[in-house]
Amino acid sequence: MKPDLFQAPDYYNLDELLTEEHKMVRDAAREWVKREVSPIIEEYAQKAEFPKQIIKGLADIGAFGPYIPEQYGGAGLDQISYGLIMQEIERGDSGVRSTASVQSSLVMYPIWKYGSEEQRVKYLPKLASGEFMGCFGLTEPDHGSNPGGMITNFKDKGDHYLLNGAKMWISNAPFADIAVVWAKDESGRIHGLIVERGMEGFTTPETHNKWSLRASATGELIFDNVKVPKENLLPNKSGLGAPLGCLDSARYGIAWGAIGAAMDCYDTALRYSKERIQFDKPIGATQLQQKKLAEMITEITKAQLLTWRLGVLRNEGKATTAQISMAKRNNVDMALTIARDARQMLGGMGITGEYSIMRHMMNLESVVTYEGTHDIHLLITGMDVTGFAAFK
Ligand code: TGC
Ligand code: FAD
Repeated sequence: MKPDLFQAPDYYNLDELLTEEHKMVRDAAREWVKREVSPIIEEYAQKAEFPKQIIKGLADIGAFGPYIPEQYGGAGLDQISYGLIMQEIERGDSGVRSTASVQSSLVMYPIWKYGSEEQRVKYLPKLASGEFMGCFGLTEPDHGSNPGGMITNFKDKGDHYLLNGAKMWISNAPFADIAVVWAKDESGRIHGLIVERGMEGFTTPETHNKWSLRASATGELIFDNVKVPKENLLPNKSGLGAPLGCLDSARYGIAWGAIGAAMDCYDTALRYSKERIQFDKPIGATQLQQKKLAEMITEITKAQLLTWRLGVLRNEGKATTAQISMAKRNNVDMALTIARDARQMLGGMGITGEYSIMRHMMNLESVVTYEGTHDIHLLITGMDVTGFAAFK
């Protein structure tokens, strides 16, 4: 793979909207990605393996629980710093950002927000340091966009719960030490349970043959009469709103992350357009290629503004689910379009692992589907502006 020469586009001087702390956090993550992710990620994606050796580095740059209070091992940062870390990691690879998103927003967040103090103290510091890795089990084979229909369930057996069911498409599952699993009680109410690797009847088979997110490990969670201690139930929130609340946090991080992937594709295509000579001139001197680049930088700049504003609203505790949906949907679609155009700008070279673009493009096909599909987010916006839910 080519050396990482990334230079971040900032067409509207948005750095002026960031604090010194934001820039410091972002620059540390950027430098770490250049040093530890870029040189190895193509090889790991090609062999469809998550590079476990980067876990410690992810923890060191604050990627595990950036906004979790320091008393629980988190970095105690604000929402814009969290977003900037996700942007930089996804600039390297969406699969690596997935691992960080799941750990932070889908495992640490529910334990922090819905867990008991004992659960926070027991799990959060180990998750922040990467000593424990976690996964989040919501999606089932027959319930993806409609998680409320889930059939995974648990029964009260007096001194423990008995958990049965299966989850599918679970990031980090093959190596996770713990899983935050969403299941229905006997009355049909959804609760979160912390299931630990090693509990009898709990297995995590890996999902193979993915053409996307190849450097991220994906698997199933199978529960065959798993005895879960009662103290592992998250006591402070139940109902579908509990897992959906975690998704708000993860989707927000993805909105930033997608900008990172888009910036990398744009920057690569811009550099290539100045170097690649056809018909005796750089392809960047042709109107058709300039149109692509001009549209890319316009869309990246719009996404940067949208997402920065969303970060301010998140910091003020005012961002709505629908506002987050709009940013996740817009930015991932923007990044996918840019990846496809950038891929074409590199001609045949664009399909090789010499450049990051094709990997970003394939990764983004998962990002546009997980955490709520492109169409589901459109329906969330539609519901918000009309008051009518068109899902059912
Ligand atoms: P609906 O009736 O609208 O809502 C049920 C209850 O939940 C409340 N609620 C929320 N609460 C907190 N935060 C949110 N974001 C919330 N959204 C809804 C709602 O108020 C209601 O509460 P109550 O008290 O009235 O019961 O639910 P619905 O069944 O009609 O479904 C709505 C829909 C389709 C929008 C939702 O289910 C949805 O978002 N579907 C998409 C599923 C999804 O995103 N799955 C993601 C799985 S995790 C994943 O993909 C990880 S990938 C990670 C990685 O690798 O990065
Ligand atoms: P479906 O829900 O079957 O949707 C199929 C199509 O129908 C989509 O285009 C959808 O938009 C459309 N559709 C569905 N309902 C409607 C409707 N009402 N109106 C119009 N169109 C509709 N899940 C987890 O719980 N944890 C994870 O860690 C996790 N990681 C993932 C990692 C990867 C690589 C992938 C690919 C997925 C992951 N997921 C995870 C699952 C992901 O969240 C689901 O794939 C996603 O929510 C969509 O569900 P589905 O695949 O079952 O598609």
